This record gives sequence, structure tokens and C-alpha cells, in this order.
Amino acid sequence: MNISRKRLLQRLDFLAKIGTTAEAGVRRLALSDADKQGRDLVVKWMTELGLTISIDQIGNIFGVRAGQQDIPPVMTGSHIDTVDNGGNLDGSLGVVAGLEVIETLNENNIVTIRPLVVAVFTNEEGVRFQPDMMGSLVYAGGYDLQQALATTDDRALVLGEELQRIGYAGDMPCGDIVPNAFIELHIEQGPILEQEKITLGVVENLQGISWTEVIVAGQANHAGTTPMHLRRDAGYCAAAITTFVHDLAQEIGRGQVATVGVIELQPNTINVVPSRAHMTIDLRNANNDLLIDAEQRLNSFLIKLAQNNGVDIQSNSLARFDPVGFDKAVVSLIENSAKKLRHSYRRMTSGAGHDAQMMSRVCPTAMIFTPSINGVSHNPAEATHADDVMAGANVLLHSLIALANQ
Ligand code: HGY
Ligand code: MN
Ligand code: MN
Repeated sequence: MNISRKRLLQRLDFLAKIGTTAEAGVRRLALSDADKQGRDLVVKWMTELGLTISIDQIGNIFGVRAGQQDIPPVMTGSHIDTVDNGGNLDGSLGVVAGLEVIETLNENNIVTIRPLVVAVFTNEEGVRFQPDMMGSLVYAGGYDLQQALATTDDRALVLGEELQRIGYAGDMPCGDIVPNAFIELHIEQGPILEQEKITLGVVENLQGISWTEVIVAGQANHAGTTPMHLRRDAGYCAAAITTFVHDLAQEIGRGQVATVGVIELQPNTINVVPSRAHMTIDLRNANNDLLIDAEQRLNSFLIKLAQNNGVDIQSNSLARFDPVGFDKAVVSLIENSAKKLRHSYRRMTSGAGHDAQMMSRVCPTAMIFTPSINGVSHNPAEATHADDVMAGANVLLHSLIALANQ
């Protein structure tokens, strides 16, 4: 029994058409109109597949397929919100492949012992509202619902009101469905599988994530008349922080990565020394001790930089997640499915954050990766060969059946 290639690729195409950008990317920021349209389309597909739909108080969507017994279900799924100008597979692959598994079981009249659930988690990307993986984090009890609903974006729009506006402020308490196991199919978003010419990643752990927002307050001044030693230059400090974290990652090595994704200067004018810088720093490492070391070294650098440049530097944590190990039994079950279907695979660490890392707090969890062409993601060029998409979805099908018949 195999999933239908045509249906799977067609659904991915339909979903990709919602929120397309000028560069043929996808922009479905959490709780935006485009996210609503995507949600409506997925709910339509779930209804057509005969799933019972529940929406929880943070807007997570669950499509439930009854099993032979009314016992804790096996769950799969991911997210359909995207980064600003992302690709059409990040998150969407896991949701659409989950629906394809359901349709394949329907057409083969197979009813598993356990119910099956396909989940769409709210705000996985954390681009508009932080932290990321917010919907699954609240669901797993790792973040207070009211605090999440009160989060605001950079236009001071409130998450809870946006949820109401798009019609996805559900009433099901978060965490109401407690699965027996969870598997997420996702693109690797990195270069490893393609470089090693391996079809599938069996993800056994996921690195720690530290997101910090930094505000540098200096003094606007004339670019021509202000001597260098009298400047309180927020722009220079933002640049110094950016090069510091880049060099820090090189120095620590051992998988340490560091990214300054946002730098906004004020007044952002050619002949004015910047008075203010707003920036974000993303540090990650699979080794928590190294990640803590990186955070501490960044902190001491910020204190020294402020003293030496007469500026005030405030930093606040936007997200902090320890590295996660996935469930050994689920990892080997996925490996067995890959073996049975004669696909090459390797165990690996996830460099990206995923809803699965939050689901691992509530039930045995693991992930399946498919290769990313040129290792590119969070970019309109994000792509995966159709054969690899099929391989991932078929291993998901067989793994879910195995789990749901346990
Ligand atoms: O940031 C991440 O790793 C994920 O894409 N939210
Ligand atoms: Mn993702
Ligand atoms: Mn992503």
C-alpha cells in the first residue's frame, strides 16, 4: 500500500498558492489572512476526509479519524504558517502528508486500532509573535495560554484578538487530546542528507534554541560634526554585536550557530549617528553547556560594549528551549519502516526547531526528514525531489499504522 503521489503533490501545490510572494515564495505569517485561508483549506480537506475537527484555545487544529477502540490516538502533523518569504514545504509537508495517510487508509478501508489525529499547530515560526513553536508549546503545557493570547506583534496587534478575527479561537482546552505517540514529517532544511545522498533522516534529537532581543540606546548626532570619541553610536554597537556572535560561533565550534536576523536602526538616516538599534540574536547548539557558555559570553560582551560606547543595552529572552532527545522506540520503529521500504536513511539531529520538540513533552515522539535541495530553506528556493517527498510520506504511513496498531 502506497500513498498517492499525484494527490500529495497536488495538495502541496494548492496550499502553496495561498500567500505566494513576488519571488514565488510563500508568506503565511501566523494568524494573518493568508494563514486563515490556509487553515480554511486544510479544514475543508479534513472534512472531506471524514475527520472530526476540534480547535483548541490557542488555535491548534486537530482532525481525528476514529479507531477500532476509543483509546489514546497516534498523532502526526506540523504547521502551515511560514516565515516572511519562505518555501512551500516547511511545515506544510507534514500536514499534507498526514492528510494523505488518512486518504490512503480510507481508500483501502483500513481502520487502525487506535484513532489517528492530524494536527496543525499555531505559530510554529514565531516570526510575528514570539516564542516560536508557540501553539505546540502551549498545548504541551510549557507556556501559559493567557500570556500567549496577550502577545503582541510589531504593530501592537494582539494574538488572541487575531485568533478571534480569523475565526480560530477554539474552545477545546489545550492539551485535551493526549496522544500515545507523535511523528512529524518535515524537510531537513539543511545540506546533510543531500550531501550524503541519503533519502531519509530519522531524527533522534533536536538542538537547543536561544532567541534574544537587544535594544541599544545611544544618541542621535550629526554625522559630520560629532568627533568619533564623543559618539554614542547605536549603529556601530549593533554591527559590533553582529560580528561578535558570528566570531563566537566560529570560536566555540562543535555545532554552535549564531544568527542576527533583525537589525533596525533609528532614525535610519544617512547623516545622523543612529540613536537606537533593535536587533535579534538566534543562538543554537545541541550541547546545552556550550549554548549556555555562548549566552554568558554574549552577555559579558554586551555589558563591556555599553560601558565603552556610552550606550544603554537592554536584552530580553524571546525563546529558550533546551536540546531535546526523541523517543528511542519511535526512532527505531521509523528506521524499520525505512528499511522495509528499502530507503536509505541515517539518524540525525535537527538543527531547526519543530512542534515535535514540544510534543516530546507529552508523548513518545520522533521525526522523519526528507532532503532539501542545496540544503536551502526559509527561502522561496526551498525544494525537495518528488521521489524523496514520496519516500518520506510512505515511511510516515507505515510508521503511523505500526504505532496505531500497537
Ligand atoms: O526557527 C526554527 O528553527 C523554526 O523554523 N521555527
Ligand atoms: Mn517548520
Ligand atoms: Mn521554519
